[in-house]
Amino acid sequence: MPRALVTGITGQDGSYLAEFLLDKGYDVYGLIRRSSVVTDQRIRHLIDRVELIDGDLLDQLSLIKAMRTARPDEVYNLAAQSFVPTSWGQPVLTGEFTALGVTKMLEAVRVADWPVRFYQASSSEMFGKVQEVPQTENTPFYPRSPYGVAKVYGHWITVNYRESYNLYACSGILFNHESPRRGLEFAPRKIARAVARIKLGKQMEIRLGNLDARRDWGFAGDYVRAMWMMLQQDAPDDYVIATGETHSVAEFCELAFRRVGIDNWRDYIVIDPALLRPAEVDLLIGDPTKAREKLGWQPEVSFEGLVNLMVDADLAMEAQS
Ligand code: NAP
Ligand code: G4F
Repeated sequence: MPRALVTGITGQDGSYLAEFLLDKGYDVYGLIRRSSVVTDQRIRHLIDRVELIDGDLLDQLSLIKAMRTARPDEVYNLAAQSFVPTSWGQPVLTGEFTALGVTKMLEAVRVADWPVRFYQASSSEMFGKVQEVPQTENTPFYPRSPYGVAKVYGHWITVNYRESYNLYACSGILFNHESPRRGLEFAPRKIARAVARIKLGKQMEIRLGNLDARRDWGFAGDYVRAMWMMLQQDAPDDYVIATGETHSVAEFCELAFRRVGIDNWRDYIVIDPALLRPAEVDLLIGDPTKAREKLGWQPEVSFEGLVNLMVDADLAMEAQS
């Protein structure tokens, strides 16, 4: 059976990827960092089928030990400090996790004495103040947050290890992807949950920042399939993974409220200046042509389908609690 090591297995993408790999017949190992509270909610349904290994991106030796325990054929490096606003509050920590953590994981892969394929979770945040519309693998980066800057480092160190050491290392430049498992602080989940709670009379309003920002939003389940596809090719390469559509935060709100039968959605929104960012990424829209042509990858969930499935899931969850 093929073996995979997933860092960030307790996160949104880690949970979908673990499910996907188990279905493909992989032995799945997940890196998990010590916490005083339980962090395995997203993978609890898989807990008997995955092997969890203690380790932290900050601790080089723990990553080498994780590699020796799992002896993976494929490593998916998903762990990061992934929330953009936190990266202004904790820029050094974000750099340690999201930038240097990649080098630590790559070093652990480099010293392995068996062949390993490596996936790095790069981000459309690297395009930031976009230099081209739509964004492709060749669009120059112009990050707008300490998180985006850290991801640019992670991207280039992955390319560098591929070229320096002939590693099979791929960087997936993934645009925003969401699901009912998304962290509550990210805009789409915050909106979906608040709409569900408003519908059920549990909340009166949603406090949001910039409603005009536009993102290329897809479904996380579709995006983890692309990660795996990248590592099945003859040669390593970098790919943009996106839907090719862009929508504003306001459009997300409108569709989410419409799903529960509320048309006067603006009456429920309070703009909170504290939620505006020091530097915003105004527009993201990816061109997934290379992924479609070389990997045969296409998203299966539409924007409206995504909004509906997130609102429906939060309605069901909120109705029970
Ligand atoms: P997420 O839900 O925030 O998950 C992040 C994961 O990283 C969690 O499992 C977290 O563990 C782990 N982690 C954080 N710091 C760590 C450390 N020092 N050592 C070990 N593990 C650590 O993120 P996601 O949405 O699944 O995204 C996965 C990856 O894709 C991230 O690298 C993100 O930056 C990148 N990305 C995401 C998107 C998107 O739209 N979702 C788009 C492009 C790129 P805990 O559970 O212990 O916190
Ligand atoms: O949902 P967001 O916090 O996601 P953001 O900043 O685009 O980052 C996500 O996608 C990246 C890929 O492009 C990943 F690399 C990253 O790890 C993360 O997964 O914010 C989306 C937009 C922003 O323009 C923000 O200003 O929504 C706007 N927004 C408006 N009100 C808000 C809010 N964002 C949040 N989080 N909370 C608000 O109340």
